[in-house]
Formats: sequence, structure tokens, C-alpha cells
Amino acid sequence: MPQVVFTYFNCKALGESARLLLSYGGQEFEDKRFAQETWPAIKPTTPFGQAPMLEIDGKKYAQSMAIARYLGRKYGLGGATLEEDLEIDMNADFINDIRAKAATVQYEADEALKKKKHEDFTQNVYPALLNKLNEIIGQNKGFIALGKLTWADFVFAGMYDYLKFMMQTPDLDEKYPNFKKVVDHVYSLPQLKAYLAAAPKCEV
Ligand SMILES: N[C@@H](CCC(=O)N[C@@H](CS)C(=O)NCC(=O)O)C(=O)O
Repeated sequence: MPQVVFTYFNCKALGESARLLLSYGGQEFEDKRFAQETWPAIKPTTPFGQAPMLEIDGKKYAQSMAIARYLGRKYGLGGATLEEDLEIDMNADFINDIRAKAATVQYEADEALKKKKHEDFTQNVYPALLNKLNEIIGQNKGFIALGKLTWADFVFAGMYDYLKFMMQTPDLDEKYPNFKKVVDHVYSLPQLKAYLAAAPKCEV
């Protein structure tokens, strides 16, 4: 078995999909979580100055979506054809677009502008995107793509609390009932039981 180290902040956000996928795949890994204060020392040791980072036998990899796609394919959670892979990628990228939009609000440094952006996005941007995602999940029987479990479900489930937090929308479950179906599908997988029992509890 390769030596695997996964490095990320002590939160779920962009890192949890990889932790969940590694656990699903039965891969032993060092779950290296660091505090904000230690980030400046770690940053220059990562491929792009960003976390998360996956190390396999000493080789370093970055980019959460690339990591999730790789792990998903490795553990049988990819498509059976290039077109199936395209469908998974398409919907996973759509989720990541939604996440990126919410991040532009969350990480706005000017508080007044942040408030204004939040109001604007809540009214004019998020509803269409979230309705579309809810519809996609409905068409896929409670999954993100292909009507069955794929690595994209792990991406969504892993970042769901982070999305709620950034969008300041704690009632996402009620407004878009299909979202919780994806989260429940992933978090009830027996392969994740041991990891979930041992992992530190993180709000986002
Ligand atoms: N596209 C990258 C984005 C990574 C990213 O933005 N990471 C943030 C944490 S969620 C980070 O490293 N922030 C600290 C910094 O940029 O110094 C990915 O998906 O991995």
C-alpha cells in the first residue's frame, strides 16, 4: 500500500472529499490537519501555495477537484465511458462554480461590500444555480451524476456545510430537499464509519 499523507486545514471545506474518498477506498493515510497559524510555514511546501495537498510515496499533488477525480477513478467511482466521465465532471464543475461564487462573497475584505454582495447573490445569483442543482440531483435519483454513487457525490457532501456557511443559508436542506439526499448517501456508507467516528468534528 502506498504511503499517503493528506494535508489541509482542520475543516471540511475543500479537503473533506479526499479524506472521505481515501476512507472509502480503504487507503490508510495520515490525516494531517494544521491550524491557521502554521499555514505560512506549510504554504511554500505545497505545489501551488494552496491547500489541500495529497502526497503519495513522497510525491505532492494539489487541486481538490483533480484529487477527488483521481481518487474516485481509483476506487471505482468514475464513469464507465468517456461520456460518463464527462457527465460527472460537468456536474462536479458546476458544484465547484457555485462554491467559487459563494467564496467571492465570503472572502470579500470590505465588510460593507460583502453585505451588499451577499444580498445581491442571495436574490439574483444563488436561487437559479441551487434550483438547477436540486433538479439535477432529482433526475439522478439523489446523486450528482449517472443516477448512482460517483466521486462527485463526495465533493458535494464534503463541502455542503461550507456552502451553507458561505451562503449564510442554514435552511438549504428545507429549500432544496435533494441536497440532503446526496449528503445522506455518502455519510451512510459503511466504508466511512470508522473515519467519521474518529475524525475531529468540524462545523464547515
Ligand atoms: N482550486 C484550489 C483552491 C485551493 C484553495 O483556495 N485553498 C485555500 C484553502 S480552502 C488556501 O490554500 N488558502 C490559503 C492561501 O491561499 O494562502 C483547490 O480546489 O484545491
